[in-house]
Amino acid sequence: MNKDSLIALSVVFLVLAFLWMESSRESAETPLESLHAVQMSVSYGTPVLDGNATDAAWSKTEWLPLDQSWIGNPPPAADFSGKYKLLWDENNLYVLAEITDDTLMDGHEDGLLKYWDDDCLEIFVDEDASGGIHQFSYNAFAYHIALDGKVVDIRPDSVPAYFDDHCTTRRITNGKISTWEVAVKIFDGNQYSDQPGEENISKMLRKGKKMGFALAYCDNDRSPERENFIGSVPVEGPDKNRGWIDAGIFGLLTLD
Ligand SMILES: [Ca+2]
Ligand SMILES: [Ca+2]
Ligand SMILES: [Ca+2]
Ligand SMILES: [Ca+2]
Repeated sequence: MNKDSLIALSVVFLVLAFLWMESSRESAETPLESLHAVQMSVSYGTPVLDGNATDAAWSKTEWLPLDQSWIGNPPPAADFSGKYKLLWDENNLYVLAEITDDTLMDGHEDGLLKYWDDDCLEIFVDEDASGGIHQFSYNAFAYHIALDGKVVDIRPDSVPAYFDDHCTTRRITNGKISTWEVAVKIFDGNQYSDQPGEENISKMLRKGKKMGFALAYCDNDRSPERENFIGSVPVEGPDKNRGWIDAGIFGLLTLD
């Protein structure tokens, strides 16, 4: 073997060794499944955002329960009951929530003040399903959607702010039943900037993508503080109101 062949062979060997090390490192990483107790797949489809659940796309997917008490005891069905469906397309994650709530209340005129003590739908999204603390970061978002459709979460500087362009909501209320149809844009929290002049582009979604997700409803019927807080996933331990801090309690979605 001449010198050139020997060098070429050595290079091939080094590349193969590097590739083998990379593949074994990847397989040693914790799979996202082990980080999330609840897992579900989401069907593809694009509903019309009109607050009506009559879309053909919604009819192909199952209702899921919104029935885990995160604060207080389970409420009677007439006070609160809820169910939801999910869909996705390239541009959005879609949430359809059918909420029975005997009294709709928006008591705080300032939408950034104690917004969790007014009736609101809360959508939790962790784009990379990393889990972990997100209270004062964009590791995950906790979108509080008020009855007027305004969207609030806490910024990294710990100040609540509007994120209205992240969620488009159309709601129709008939008597005690409200149908919320929401298009949620998905942002990469690791890249997200709230500095003036910075633009954030939402991610294009693809089949197979995994995201952390949970849904909740803050129910108040004219009390000083919310009376019920009902989530979509069970939370271990005595303090179940952890979704706004810890993305580890979210479920894991796989886009199908
Ligand atoms: Ca619709
Ligand atoms: Ca109620
Ligand atoms: Ca994350
Ligand atoms: Ca209420």
